[in-house]
Amino acid sequence: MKRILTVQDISCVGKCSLTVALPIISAHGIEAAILPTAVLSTHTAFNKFTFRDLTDDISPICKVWHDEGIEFDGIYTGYLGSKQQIDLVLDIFRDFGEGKLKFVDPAMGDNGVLYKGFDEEFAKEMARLCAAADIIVPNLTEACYMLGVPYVASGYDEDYVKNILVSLTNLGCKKAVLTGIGFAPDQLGCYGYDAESGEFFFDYNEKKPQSFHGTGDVFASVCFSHLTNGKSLCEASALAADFVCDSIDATINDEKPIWYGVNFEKVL
Ligand code: PXL
Repeated sequence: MKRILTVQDISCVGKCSLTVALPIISAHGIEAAILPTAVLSTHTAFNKFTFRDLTDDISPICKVWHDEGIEFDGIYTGYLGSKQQIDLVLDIFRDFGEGKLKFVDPAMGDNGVLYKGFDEEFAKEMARLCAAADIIVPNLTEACYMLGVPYVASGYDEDYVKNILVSLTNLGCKKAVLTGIGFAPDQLGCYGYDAESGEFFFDYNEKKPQSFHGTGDVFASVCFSHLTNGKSLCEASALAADFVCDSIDATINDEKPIWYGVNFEKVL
């Protein structure tokens, strides 16, 4: 059985990061080992939240794993709580990631703005982590902040998206998938690029009337699970996008506000 490591926070309530990644990875028949980067009461889109930074625990935990001879078949990182954690994850890539799939979701913003607590400097640090990854899955906001280029909300063309993808892989990673891409008002999908083969792909669905918090984490968890199980990036991205759409359909009539995340549990 495959065992992977996922590094991201625990937001106790709000269906994102580890509370999403753990069940999704497990449901794909993969053992999910976790390294929590922080414990929050709720994710940072709630009005109030507590934040327990776990940076100091990361190296001692990794030392035990190293001493115990523990290995992983892949590493997937999501929301990271501090710049220091980026250096620690780079150490984890070096110590546990050689020859293994290193997958980075640079979760730090959406809709043209960074989440609370992040700044442009953090985005530049995240670009260093993306450089060391095999595959990255930013949304357009995260990509623009990492590259230091203006964010364009809509009305862009394929050349704009392709240029961003090429610039992302020029950071150092082999493949990149941009999520939340659409060339028409009713279109939303993901645009991918493999710098080794030079191939692009675009997969889209009909855009849902509402967008929900945490869908990036759902996408990344499903995509990484399928990749671990041997699917190509193009197949894994399309399956992940379909899963997100089905999760939104399972949520849309809920009373809960959008920052409570999507009902992915109904789709698993
Ligand atoms: O869904 C991304 C995410 C993960 N973790 C925390 C967040 C967010 C987005 O706001 O606040 C703590």
